[in-house]
Amino acid sequence: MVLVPGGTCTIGSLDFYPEERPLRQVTVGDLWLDEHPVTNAQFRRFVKQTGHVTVAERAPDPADFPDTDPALLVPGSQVFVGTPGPIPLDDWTRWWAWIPGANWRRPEGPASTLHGRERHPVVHVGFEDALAYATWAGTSLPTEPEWEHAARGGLHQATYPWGDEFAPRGRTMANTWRGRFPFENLDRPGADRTTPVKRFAPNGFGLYDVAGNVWEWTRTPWTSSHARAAGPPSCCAPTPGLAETDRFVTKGGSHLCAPSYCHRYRPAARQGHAVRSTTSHLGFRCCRPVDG
Ligand SMILES: [Cu+2]
Repeated sequence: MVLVPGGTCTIGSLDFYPEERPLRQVTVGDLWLDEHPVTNAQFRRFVKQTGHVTVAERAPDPADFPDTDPALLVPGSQVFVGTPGPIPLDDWTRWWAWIPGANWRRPEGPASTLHGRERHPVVHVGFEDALAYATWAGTSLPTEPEWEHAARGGLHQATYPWGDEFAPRGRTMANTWRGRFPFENLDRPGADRTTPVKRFAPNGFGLYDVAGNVWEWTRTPWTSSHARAAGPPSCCAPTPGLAETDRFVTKGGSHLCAPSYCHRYRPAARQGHAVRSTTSHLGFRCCRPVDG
């Protein structure tokens, strides 16, 4: 873990999407934070020791999906599939497929494996899986203010974790979508989805992969803007009785974020993610208060 010095920080942005407004002043304490998202190798150790079965490996509860044919309620997860050519970008169901048998061990479905991906961030994890891992590790999930303060790396209101320029001197700083979304991926096979952690330069606090690669869970319940920010979430305690429709803030953007569609590989970017809606581009990292 990396020691992130606490302080007062402005979170949010006025320059991009409405959910990032208004700017908000927050004060966060010193924090130990994983220097990179939890990897497949780390998650495998957790599963070996605890026997944890992830959300995507369990059949959804028919009570949560009363209108769905129970025969369709089998374990699975959402996998990015891309499209053969250009399409309108207003319908995300065109490039996401729900694949039976997809889970953290089989990121693209039953025929895929983690071979060669030990150091990639774990994906297809629900909020409860992230929380279970954090609890096992004696840690917690960061709040949105903690995560964003950390991702900013000490820069005040910069667009990216490394400054205001996306590619300083032409240098690639994060794993984001290169090419025309969602049909043209200019990355070579094997580097066109998640990439190993620490491939790109760290931010000012020594944190890797805070932008791009995978979205990351926080323990802050979702609100549609900072004006409606909820009070500080209670530390560490899994919210009892989480429902399928509960959403938490996710941060950081992913390898699927493209300027033409989703310019969210920025500290201020945020999305509300349903707790059990697992995907091939959502992972997490853990934190621990310094004096707690
Ligand atoms: Cu995105």
